[in-house]
Amino acid sequence: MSTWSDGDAWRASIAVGGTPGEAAADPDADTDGMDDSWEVLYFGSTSETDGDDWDADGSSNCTEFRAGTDPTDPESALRIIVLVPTELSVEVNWSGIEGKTHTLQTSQSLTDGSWSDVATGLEATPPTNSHTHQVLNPAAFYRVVVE
Ligand SMILES: [Ca+2]
Ligand SMILES: [Ca+2]
Ligand SMILES: [Ca+2]
Repeated sequence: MSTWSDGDAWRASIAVGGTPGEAAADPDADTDGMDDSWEVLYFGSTSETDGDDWDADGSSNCTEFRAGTDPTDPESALRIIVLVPTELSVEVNWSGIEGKTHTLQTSQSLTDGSWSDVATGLEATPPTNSHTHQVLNPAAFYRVVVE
């Protein structure tokens, strides 16, 4: 029978940070929806707010956090790059960020909020994602959502 002091019973384990008996540090202590370590990485502090758009690329800091884009680079944002309509389809191309999964949605109107899924679970294929939507009426709006 082995005891806690018996070295033969010890096994390697995954290193876990923190102090025994204490909860792990809150990754978002300022509760703005962005991990504090991510804020410090890009902004040097947690003083930036979620709704601000530091690099003025039209994508808020919080949206860039969720999309995996660089909030300090205006060239880095989740965007539909080009739509290629044909007679019975629309090829939608957008920026792909490593490790993210997207849903492509479409709507006939920008005012009634009725978005429907075209495709879900689309793994990002940097630098560009592409999906062809078979449609009878290529006059439609498209958007990409991070899952
Ligand atoms: Ca935060
Ligand atoms: Ca931005
Ligand atoms: Ca950006």
